Amino acid sequence: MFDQITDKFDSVFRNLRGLGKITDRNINDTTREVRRVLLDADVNFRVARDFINRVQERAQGAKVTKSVKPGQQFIKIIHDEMIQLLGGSAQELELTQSPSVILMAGLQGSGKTTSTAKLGHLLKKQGKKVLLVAADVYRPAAIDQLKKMGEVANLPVYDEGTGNPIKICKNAISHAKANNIDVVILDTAGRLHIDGEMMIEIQAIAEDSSPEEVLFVADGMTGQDAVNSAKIFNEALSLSGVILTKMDGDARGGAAVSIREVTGKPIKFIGVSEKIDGLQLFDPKRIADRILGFGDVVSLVEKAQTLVDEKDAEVLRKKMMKNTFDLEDFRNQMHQLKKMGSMKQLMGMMPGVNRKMLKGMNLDDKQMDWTEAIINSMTLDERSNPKIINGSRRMRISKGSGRPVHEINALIKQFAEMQKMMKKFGNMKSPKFPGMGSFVGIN
Ligand SMILES: Nc1nc2c(ncn2[C@@H]2O[C@H](COP(=O)(O)OP(=O)(O)O)[C@@H](O)[C@H]2O)c(=O)[nH]1
Ligand SMILES: [Mg+2]
Repeated sequence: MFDQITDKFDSVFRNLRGLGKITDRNINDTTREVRRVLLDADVNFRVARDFINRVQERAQGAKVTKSVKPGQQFIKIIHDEMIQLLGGSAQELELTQSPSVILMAGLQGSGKTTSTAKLGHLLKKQGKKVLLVAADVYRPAAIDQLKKMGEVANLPVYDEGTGNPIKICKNAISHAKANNIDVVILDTAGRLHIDGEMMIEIQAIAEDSSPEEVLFVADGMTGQDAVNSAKIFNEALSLSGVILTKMDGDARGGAAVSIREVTGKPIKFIGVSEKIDGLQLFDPKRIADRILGFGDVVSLVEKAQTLVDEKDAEVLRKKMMKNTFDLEDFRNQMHQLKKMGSMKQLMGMMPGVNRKMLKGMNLDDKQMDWTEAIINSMTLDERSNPKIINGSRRMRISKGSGRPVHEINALIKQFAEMQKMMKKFGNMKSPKFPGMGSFVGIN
């Protein structure tokens, strides 16, 4: 997610960091570069233009204030404005009625059915009694799909087979009332393209079922198309928010950056996998950090917490921060790390990690098994102090693990790099961004 845009911001910021003074010239140079990065990421051109204007204006204001680190002040301006652009702060669902109704709208294939089940799963975890409603009656497969996903999430699914979707929704809500259901999620039909009939149907459902939340589900991979259809739906339906799906793919990020500004409606969730737990609350600050390459320590730690027990996650975090994470810990965490995703993914979430270097690093998942075998063949001393691993030790480890010596060399080298990065990370006062020291805490 956001890899390309992050790489590009990385190089813009590299030029900015050493800046001795903010001048008209470097304001122009930087904003021109930022504009190009945004347009390359498929950000709506008006959104990019207005963003640049705001950054320019603030940078002009910053010209006169004396700053210890002008380059970083400039970076902070871009960071602040990016958070604002993405919506400022996370917008939770507002569910107060009993039952609360959530209406899912969007084009076919955007991820409505999948997101209906994911959202149900999320709300169930928060202790709500949830009912999913199969109101996409035009394709029998759609009803089956929702039923299957409901089974995975262990959630009831209301369906009447094919019928009148407006009536089905009404009946489902009565059923929910009679059964003390807290939240009803209506999975509606989409079309391949926006058409009048679909709009009339979904407007009728909205009118009849008085939803507290009307969520537009948009396919993040489609970039500006997603933004345009969000705009059209918003005019027809008065959305309360957007779910941007498929952000685990190679979406360039343009939709995520543009939707809020174009529609005025917040992105509330993003879909990050096809699985039932692949829905995350959209937090503008965290996403801005990701986009701008400041790392996402919060996601990393949260990811650890959902899979590893909390104490272990805390130990892991402390070790990473204090740079006392050795090969032995590395091996011990390996099983858990494997559960969390690929090493590259994990490293990519760490602030200050150079993405280009990451690409060159050999952190494949099958490599993890080999790595484990290699570490298993080391003595405890070697694990805590890999520097002592000389030629003959390497030979012994190679024999013991059945891996060639060059792999052992590579592991030691990679681990040294990783320790260096962790050290950088650990030295930061706040898990934000190396060199942003003077701005830490000023938000
Ligand atoms: N990778 C990925 N796939 C998704 C995500 N959300 C939905 N999908 C997939 O997109 C396809 C269409 O989703 P579906 O929920 O049927 O869309 P609908 O037609 O709007 O109901 C399915 O294959 C889903 O598994 C996501 O966040 N990530
Ligand atoms: Mg569907």
